[in-house]
Amino acid sequence: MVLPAHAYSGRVFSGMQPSGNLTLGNYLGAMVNWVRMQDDYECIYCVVDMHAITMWQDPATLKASTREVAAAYIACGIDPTKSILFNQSQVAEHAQLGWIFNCVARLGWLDRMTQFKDKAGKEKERASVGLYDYPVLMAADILLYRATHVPVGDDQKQHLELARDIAAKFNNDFKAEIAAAGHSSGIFFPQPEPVITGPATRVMSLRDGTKKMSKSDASDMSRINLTDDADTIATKIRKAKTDPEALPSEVAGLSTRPEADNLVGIFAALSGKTKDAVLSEFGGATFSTFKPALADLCVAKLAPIGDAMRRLVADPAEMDRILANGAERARRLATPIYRETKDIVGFVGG
Ligand code: AQP
Repeated sequence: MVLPAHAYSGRVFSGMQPSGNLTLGNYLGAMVNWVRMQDDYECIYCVVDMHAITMWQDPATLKASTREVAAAYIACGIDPTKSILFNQSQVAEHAQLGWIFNCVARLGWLDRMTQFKDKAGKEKERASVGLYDYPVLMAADILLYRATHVPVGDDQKQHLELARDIAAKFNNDFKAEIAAAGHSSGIFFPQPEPVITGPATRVMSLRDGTKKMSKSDASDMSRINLTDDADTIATKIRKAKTDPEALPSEVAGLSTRPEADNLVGIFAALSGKTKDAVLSEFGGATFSTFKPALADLCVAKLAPIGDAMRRLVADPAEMDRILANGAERARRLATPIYRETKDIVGFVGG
């Protein structure tokens, strides 16, 4: 059942890239919140395939990953009959509004984005223009629906701030036209609020506790994928980088031990406990005791998700039907907002 928009306390937009297998980081940093927010907000959850091609994607793999990420949303608890679930490229207004925002955003703003620096690395000159422009398209994704809340991991905070700057500059640049269009508040695009409250807002790599766990990391051993089987999860956790010390009994003892801190954080997030509670159980234990307990917990939480994903992707036609249906519903929301944006900017025609 689709509830009327007025029954909700705001509109949520969020997305993930089909640039590989979703990880435990995507799950704990974003997805857990997405599922929770469905009851209180009108939710739009997107598979952002246009963002994915900012880095090279094999076309056949991209199609499979798009269906797999959509399947992961459903397997984690997104209800596609309630929330809107679709892939970005099916709604052309994302790119169209992105172009208008390219002309609102300033180069200096984009120059400050740390994710571009991280992803482009030393190969900046060889990075795609799309990778540099990614945060502007992300602003368009959100503001195309005048979304008020954006549940994301901590790594996306800077991009959200840029979306807020773009909304504010657009409202200011076109204030006369916005007022003439009947928006007496002077606000056409709202300031979207980041919702960064997942149980683990930044899950780190299993190989390097100072680097975020990422689905496109060259090493599969750096992450736990939602589709990993029990043996793979146990192996990855057994081989996760740690130090030789036993676990401390208080959180302060983790401050200089990023890998230990990360594993305790994952345990806490998956078990719904605080890190303090985990350490009161495992303080003094060595990793040879803690790691198997963590592996069991990961398997217990992720195995049902992996199983559900496999069942869903076994029927690609059904996944495509769900995405097409979501795109149709997304378009119904986006079209009038984009049409009004064009009029405000001064474009002739509907
Ligand atoms: N390690 C993480 N910890 C907490 N949250 C995370 N997210 C991603 N990794 C972590 C959150 O997941 C959402 C979707 O992210 P994305 O697919 O758009 O791309 P990303 O943030 O760049 O994630 P990846 O896994 O690192 O993707 P690739 O490798 O393709 O670039 C976001 O809300 C993000 O915060």
